[in-house]
Amino acid sequence: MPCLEQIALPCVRVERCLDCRGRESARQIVNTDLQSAIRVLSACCIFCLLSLNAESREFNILDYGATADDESDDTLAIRECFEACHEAGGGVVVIPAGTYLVSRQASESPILELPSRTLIRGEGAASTLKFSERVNDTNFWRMLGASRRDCRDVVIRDLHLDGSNTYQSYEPGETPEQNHGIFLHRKDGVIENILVENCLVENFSGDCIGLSVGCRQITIRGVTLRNFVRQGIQMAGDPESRGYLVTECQDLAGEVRPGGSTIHVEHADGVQDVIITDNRCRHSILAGGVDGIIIRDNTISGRLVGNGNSNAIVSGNLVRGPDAAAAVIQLGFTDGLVLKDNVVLSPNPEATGIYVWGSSRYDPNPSRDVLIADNLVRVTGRGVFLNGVDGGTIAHNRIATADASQRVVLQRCEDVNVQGDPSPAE
Ligand SMILES: [Ca+2]
Repeated sequence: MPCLEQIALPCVRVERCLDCRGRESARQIVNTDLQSAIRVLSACCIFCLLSLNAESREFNILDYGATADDESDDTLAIRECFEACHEAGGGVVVIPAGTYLVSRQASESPILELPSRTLIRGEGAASTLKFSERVNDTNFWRMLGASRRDCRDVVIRDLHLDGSNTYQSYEPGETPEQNHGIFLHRKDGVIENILVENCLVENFSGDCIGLSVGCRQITIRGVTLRNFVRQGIQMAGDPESRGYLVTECQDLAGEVRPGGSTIHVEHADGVQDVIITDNRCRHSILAGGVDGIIIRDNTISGRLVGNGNSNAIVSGNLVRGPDAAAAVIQLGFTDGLVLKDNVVLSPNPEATGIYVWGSSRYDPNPSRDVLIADNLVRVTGRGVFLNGVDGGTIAHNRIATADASQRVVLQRCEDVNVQGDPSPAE
């Protein structure tokens, strides 16, 4: 029931009516006669009902000519469905179970532009949008996304995106690395409040999901990735971009050997407030260039790496490094870092556990204000290695290394103190 309040003015009464979505509408009642008031209120309520109806209106891609499980291309039908939803001011786009073929028509990016205030709803992994095989002959196919107009308040849920990729590994210059599943990129505009939830996104020669400039408050939750040649989830932006949350996602074993990470933050250029939490990653997490980043409670079969973050919390992660001599956790040029409660493992005899560095010939800035506490590090090489750090505390870590003198190693550091016994975990 709409809630009403009346405002009495000398000769005019104004009825204010909050509609069902909280928006305020007002009618002036010059004649305060009770019948007129009732008529106005009735009109107001009908407006509310019509408004509600419009916003929950369903747009089924089958009604626009899409056909499941055949050879016919469904791009134009789905696009028409999306545009009808956009023209109506939003609604629910329904993608029934079945496989629908999508292909780039000219040079458009993305191929399917998301309407604002919309739920894009499939029926789970049975509802598949699949690229035509032609995708392997070209580049810059982005299946779903926003670019040409501002985009707000969208949920993409219970959908399967299949990129039809046939490349088995990343070959720079040869792999069409710009073929993405979801791509949000709006220069001089805003993409805001987008939720991608419970989707399976696989077989893309680029990234399964890519965020870029213009993005604010984007949540990726419960998404499963498989067979991506570049990144599983790639996040970029600019200093105006902020509020990315990636949680409860995972990547499955696949046939493709990825050239990137499960979760990747690159070209962030000062993106603010990124949270990566509770994900299961078969490959690395790489995250750099963020102001305000939390990487928490992930399991990672790979490395955790990043340069140029400020105000970072890395905690509670289980990181099983690859059989490589590189450091398992490696963070460079970090200004403000809490690294706590992680379990860090490596099978490689030369691997370092935790490496924090700065002051190189490429960048004179040291890492600053670093707290490394309560981690369990089990490696054969160096345990905790600080190189070019200005201001730090290493406290109460449990560190097992082959050589006790390599548990904590400091080089070119100032004002770094080691507290507690960095004793081996026996
Ligand atoms: Ca079809």
